[in-house]
Amino acid sequence: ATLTQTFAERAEKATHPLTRYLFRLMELKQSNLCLSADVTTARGLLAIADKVGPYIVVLKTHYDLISGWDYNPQTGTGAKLAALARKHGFLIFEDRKFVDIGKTVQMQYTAGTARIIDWAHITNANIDAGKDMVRALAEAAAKWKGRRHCEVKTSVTVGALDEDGTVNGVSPSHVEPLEEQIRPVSPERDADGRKGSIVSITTVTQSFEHAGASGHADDAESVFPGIEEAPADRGLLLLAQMSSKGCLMTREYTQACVEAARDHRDFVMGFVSQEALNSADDDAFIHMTPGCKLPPPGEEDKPIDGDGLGQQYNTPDKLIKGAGTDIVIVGRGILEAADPVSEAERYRKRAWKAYLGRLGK
Ligand code: 5IU
Repeated sequence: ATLTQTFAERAEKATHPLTRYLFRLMELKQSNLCLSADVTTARGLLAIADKVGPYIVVLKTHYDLISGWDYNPQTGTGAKLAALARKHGFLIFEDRKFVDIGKTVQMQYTAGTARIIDWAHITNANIDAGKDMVRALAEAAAKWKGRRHCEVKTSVTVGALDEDGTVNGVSPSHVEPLEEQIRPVSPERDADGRKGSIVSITTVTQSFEHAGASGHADDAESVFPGIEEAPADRGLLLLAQMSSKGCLMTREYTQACVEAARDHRDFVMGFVSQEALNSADDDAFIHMTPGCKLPPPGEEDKPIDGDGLGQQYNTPDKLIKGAGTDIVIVGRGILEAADPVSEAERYRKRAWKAYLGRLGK
């Protein structure tokens, strides 16, 4: 039934704020195209994201194949991508394919050098390790969202207090993230190791800007005026099926993904799959599908070969209209074209036409 619904109708039914936002974005940009930005350098990634941004609704990354990734949370590659996402109106999807025990995936999602949760609106997981890890990632996302709204920066000034209460030798105040403040505050040592007492605690209630949440506004003039800001939420796609030859994911595994998605509607946006998995009318999950390629312009009847390394390709028509998925993910089809920008526009048009065809329009 969802196959004959418009993306606008699906936007109304979706329970996840980011899914609602994404469906609206798709209608607005008339795009159901995701670029898989598998380039080798951070500079190249930002350049292609800026150029192709107007034609896509999702930018898929593999941060770990990018050289020169700048991990600075405020000014690094993640923050710059987030600014481009705001400028052009697309969501960032880090194709991280988490698979491990709950505690480990929480750490991989939120910590480490990349801090994926800070800049990627969407990530994905393989649930082979059991569906509790979906709950673990959901909890991490909920905590992230909570922190974003109540983060408080406190500036603690350390110095020696005279008996009459005057302050002596005040150290430069320092500002630390909330977590690090939870330690004994008095007696204190200042930055140079001098002992003293806390003489002033200035609590600045300033909402902490996660780099990925809004990015920097300066260059964020949108090409599409109607685009709202993405909600400050995080979403997960479950890796339900893969495009590669000999994929070992069984029907039972795929069905377990559907069940896990229904159990976590507030966090799971949908699936990376090769076909539609929404069976009941009330499912508004979104499907993104890699393994998509068009024959070169003018050679429309030519069959599309795989890449010789297990990748298998289908056309947007086959995936969107035939198999009922919603967004096609295209990497080399666009990246290796002589003109990636006009090729992105060609894929956008074809994928959108396939969607309209599915609606019978
Ligand atoms: N990707 C797949 N198939 C899958 C999943 C992910 O190809 O089932 I899940 C990724 C791998 C690559 C991109 O980053 O999607 C496809 O790139 P090409 O369009 O260049 O084949």
